[in-house]
Amino acid sequence: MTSDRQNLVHYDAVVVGAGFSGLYMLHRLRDAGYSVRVYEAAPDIGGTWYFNRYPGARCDIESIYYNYTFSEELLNEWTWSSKYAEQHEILRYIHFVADKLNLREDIQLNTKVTSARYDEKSQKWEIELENSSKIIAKYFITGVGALSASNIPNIKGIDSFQGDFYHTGEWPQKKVDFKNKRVGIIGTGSSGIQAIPVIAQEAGHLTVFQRTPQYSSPAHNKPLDSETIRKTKENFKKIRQEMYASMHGIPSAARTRSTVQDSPEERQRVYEEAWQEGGLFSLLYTYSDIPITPEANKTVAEFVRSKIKKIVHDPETAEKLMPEHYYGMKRPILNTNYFETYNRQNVSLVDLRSTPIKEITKTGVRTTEQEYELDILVFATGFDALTGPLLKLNIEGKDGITLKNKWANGVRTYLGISTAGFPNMFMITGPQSPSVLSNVIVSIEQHVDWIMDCLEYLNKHNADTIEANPEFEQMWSQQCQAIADMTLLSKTDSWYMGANIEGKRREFLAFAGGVGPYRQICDDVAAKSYEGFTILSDSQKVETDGNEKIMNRDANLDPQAKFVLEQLKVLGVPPMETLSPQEARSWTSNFSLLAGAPEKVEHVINRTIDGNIPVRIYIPDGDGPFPALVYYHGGGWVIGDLDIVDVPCRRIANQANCVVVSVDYRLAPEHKFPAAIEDAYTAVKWVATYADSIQVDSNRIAVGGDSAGGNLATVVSMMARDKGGPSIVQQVLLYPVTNHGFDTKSYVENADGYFLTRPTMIWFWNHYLRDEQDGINPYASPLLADDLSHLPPALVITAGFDPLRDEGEAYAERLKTAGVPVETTRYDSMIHGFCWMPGAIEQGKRAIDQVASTLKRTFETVRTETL
Ligand code: N01
Repeated sequence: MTSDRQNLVHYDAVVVGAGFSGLYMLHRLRDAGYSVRVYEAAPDIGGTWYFNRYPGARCDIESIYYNYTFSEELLNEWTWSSKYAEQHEILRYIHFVADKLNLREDIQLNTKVTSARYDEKSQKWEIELENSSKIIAKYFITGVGALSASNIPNIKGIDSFQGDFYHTGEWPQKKVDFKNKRVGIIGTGSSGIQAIPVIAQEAGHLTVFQRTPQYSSPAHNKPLDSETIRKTKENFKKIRQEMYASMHGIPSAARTRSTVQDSPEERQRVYEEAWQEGGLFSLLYTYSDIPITPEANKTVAEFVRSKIKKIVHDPETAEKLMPEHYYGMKRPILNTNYFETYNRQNVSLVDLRSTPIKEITKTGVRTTEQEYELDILVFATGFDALTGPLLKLNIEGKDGITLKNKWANGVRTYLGISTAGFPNMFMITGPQSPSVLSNVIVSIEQHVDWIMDCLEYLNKHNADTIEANPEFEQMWSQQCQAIADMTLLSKTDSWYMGANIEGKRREFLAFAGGVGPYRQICDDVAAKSYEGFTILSDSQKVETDGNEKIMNRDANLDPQAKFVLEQLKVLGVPPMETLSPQEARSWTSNFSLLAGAPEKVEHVINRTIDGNIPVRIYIPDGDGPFPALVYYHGGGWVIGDLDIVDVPCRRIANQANCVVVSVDYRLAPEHKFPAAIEDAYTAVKWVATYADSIQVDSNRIAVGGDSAGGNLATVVSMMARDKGGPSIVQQVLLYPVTNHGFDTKSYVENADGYFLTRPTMIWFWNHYLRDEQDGINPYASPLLADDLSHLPPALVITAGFDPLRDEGEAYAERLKTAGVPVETTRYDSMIHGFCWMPGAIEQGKRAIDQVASTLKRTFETVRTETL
């Protein structure tokens, strides 16, 4: 700490908030030798756990995971009493840590930060306190939590109420006496659901004003037994690693099954088991498609509704308690006797959907139906989440731009930790980080550790400032929204979406890609010399490690595609060329999640044709004969199967109203060239010959495929031309392999890092071909064919970030030159394989729809010509 001429106090860092974030930040900064001051508005430390002391307040993350993990000593010296700790026990833990680490001396309590302004000249932050004093700091770090700005809704007459009035998030220190009182509570989120059963036990009468019924499952709270405590302490290193790599910051098994894979009876059993086990995410973790598809989500939602119906005796009350939104897409809620409370005589439920509140009067709450007289009114109405606490600080960055103005048209952050225009400012668990979607202490520690590494880097490079680059924050913010859009999260009104605050912009405010992947992304940014940040020293750009070129190129990568690549990295999918073909095939099944939910097709028939070629036939609804697409999956002739293209095949069958025959041709190296093309050609001949038996019009057969399957489709088109049929009306080539060569510009640009790599492609070819000679055979490398005339019209789709991009486009050009009608589309920001990832990548779905509409047009034209 130093003082300048004007006697302003200077620190290296000012931290706002003395909750879990501020305390750990203080500890790390002080340990590293920085001068630091923490300002806390409350009369004591604890943050959320200081303020949220309403009856029933407790943690919904198991207490054994809800503590700092950085210190063995802290872990060993503290023991939780129950599975879910109560507020006062958590607050005691926070005091224990603060005392143990001797933190209090650097914390100033009862001190509200009223504004923070970045001074560009001095490159310092000026922080103003409630008593008008100013503090100067190089780094401004917020540890204000995501849920600290209470939301008191703007209800007419709210100030006229003459009884006692409380908000759960600002609960008084003294015990509130509910005995024999007429109590009303507005709000049935986590806070309301925890408070209601406890208040009901004491109150004369409790009236619950409910706007949205909620899903909630029993916490099954219990004292922790000594064996659990011993095991947890003994294995904490391993547990910690699992927490760090997990989705939500608590150890959990990966979801590998989808709801459609189990019968309704089996699903019921699985849900029952999760219900009995308890835990915030237990039901959500049962099946992988619950957060993604409405149909899957409905199965678990219905299960919880059936439970509510069973618990609540009065059918009319039970009906009012039935939630209708998607399960788990608002924050899940644990309860202790919540639904049972409605069986008490002294509790009544008012459904605000049918009888909304008109006003609050001197004596109670008046709805459109009647007035409820009350002595005490409790607001359990939540928070202006994530952005609210930051905006309350009145932060002003460069050029006089306030954070409020900057975010008026949408929140923009880079990694949820910084925002462009606000140099040297860090937000611990800021918006667009996993924060509220995780065990927040894990996320806090990760942010604090990352900030400390960053400060060390800045010191090492004598840097004065670090600031997020606008284009990177644009990309990050888009990615956060894109991930939420892959799920039902963004299709549900919740405070994650800002939907609970009148006038707040609707956007997804957190990073939903998981704690583990997020950690990896942040670590990668640091490893690449703080990619996406500008680091300056005396107004000179600090030389980093020359990653800029790669960064700029990646900025064009679609956020959803980027996310898929990151997920695969986190899953630890090994490079294909390091595996045996059998191992590589078993990895392929991991990719099916990227396809999303299969849509219903009227008939799906698995059969074997011509003695030994398995096919899957999709026949749409209606009367045939239908036109047909014979489809070949990708996978470098070595991997891949009918399942990997099941989702796109279904969509094409429905959208193009055609039969799709998906072919499981023989794979290499067991069956080398030309086995695959023989099977591919046999399949198309079979479809033409036995057209009637599968409701196909033999005059309207198309072929298509992706990657190596695209290669087969080109070759089958040539074979049909050269060997007397059958007649093919269209070839659909999705990023096809067309040449045994590895030196095009797209091979160089995309050699590594974009799903399909150059080494993998070489590995595929080596397995496929018998010898070098095969490589120049036009049935292996159709780009080398002398004559491409008289081939069917082609749709060629390529991807910008794909080694095969240029050979696909070169083939399209050669077809055009040979007089073949060709439609070409390059999906610039896409990676190889995106068409079978429609569940994860929106543009994959768009490309499949393009295929379907091209086919539909061709099939219509051919029919008209035939007529
Ligand atoms: O707040 P909420 P919360 N008229 O926003 C209703 C964490 N937390 O404090 O859904 C009538 O969830 C609103 O109705 P609707 C946890 O992350 C954790 O309960 O908007 N009603 C809703 O019912 C949690 O998610 C723990 O239609 C109005 C309720 O008020 C987050 O904090 C414990 C209304 C608000 O629910 C917030 O939970 C507690 C109006 N004008 C909280 N305005 C743990 O266990 C709002 N509502 C760790």
